[in-house]
Amino acid sequence: MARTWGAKISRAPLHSARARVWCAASSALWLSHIRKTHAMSHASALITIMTKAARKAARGLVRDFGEVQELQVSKKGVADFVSLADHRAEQVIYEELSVARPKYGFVMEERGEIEGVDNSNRWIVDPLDGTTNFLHGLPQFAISIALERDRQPFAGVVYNPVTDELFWAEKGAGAFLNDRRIRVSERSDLSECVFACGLPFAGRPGRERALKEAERVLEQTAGVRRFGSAALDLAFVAAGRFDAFWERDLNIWDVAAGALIVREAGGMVSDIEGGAKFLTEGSILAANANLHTSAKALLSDG
Ligand code: 2AM
Ligand code: CA
Repeated sequence: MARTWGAKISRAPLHSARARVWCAASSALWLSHIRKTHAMSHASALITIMTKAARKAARGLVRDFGEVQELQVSKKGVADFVSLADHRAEQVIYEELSVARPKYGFVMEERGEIEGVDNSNRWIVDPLDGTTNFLHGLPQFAISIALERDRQPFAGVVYNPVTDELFWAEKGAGAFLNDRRIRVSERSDLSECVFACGLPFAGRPGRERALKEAERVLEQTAGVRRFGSAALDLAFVAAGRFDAFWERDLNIWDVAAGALIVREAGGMVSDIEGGAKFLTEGSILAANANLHTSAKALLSDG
């Protein structure tokens, strides 16, 4: 939980029962962290490079996430602080990936596009997906790194450093959560399915259409969730936690890694109209293969 994350809890007196329980729990967590860190036996050299960059940037983000709590109390410059955290994380990822693959290009949320000598490979990076959650102390945010090869997603990593969940996939090799293979759900009956979505906010266009879509989905399904990180929403579809996810007006860095992870987990990804332009046109629909056609019909049934 955000409220117990970071500095505050480490100040608990060591002799208290609460501190002893916490120490035991944190040792167990740390051991499981070490196991996860060293147990990704299926990972290729490429995934190892991406994971290393994500984990390195994550250390700063977790520290900054703890600090957000303090800043909220004093109400001083939280948004600026988060923007700085975002930029710092992007810099770490940029440096790590540039050293590992000096010729590859980049598309990054903050810096934009950087052309590489090798024009068939480029990294697509969102250093902090779920910025609003981060700002509010909600532990649902992620680092998203994809490698695009010949304009197609080839490898992807989505990492939530608070839960230490690392979702990853490489084309043709399946999808994983830490060291465990993941698959999309098998549900096809709409009344049993949970959909995730993103909704426009603060005067952004398309609210009426999005609410109509949400209303239709709410009417026929087991529920709709709006968690605020497209990269994690996609990863959750891949892991079978959500049966489907849709959102409009996204950028390539929000979805490139997550979309590959869904496909490698056996799911289907398209734009909301069913076409292939989800990386460039901004709308996305990801679902398990049994559900994709009826999800598309439900959304376009306006
Ligand atoms: P972000 O947190 O990196 O900005 C939430 O609906 C999803 O929309 C998140 O993945 C979020 O990514 C993305 N998004 C895209 N543009 C956004 C914006 N201007 N403000 C907030 N979220 C945005
Ligand atoms: Ca994003």
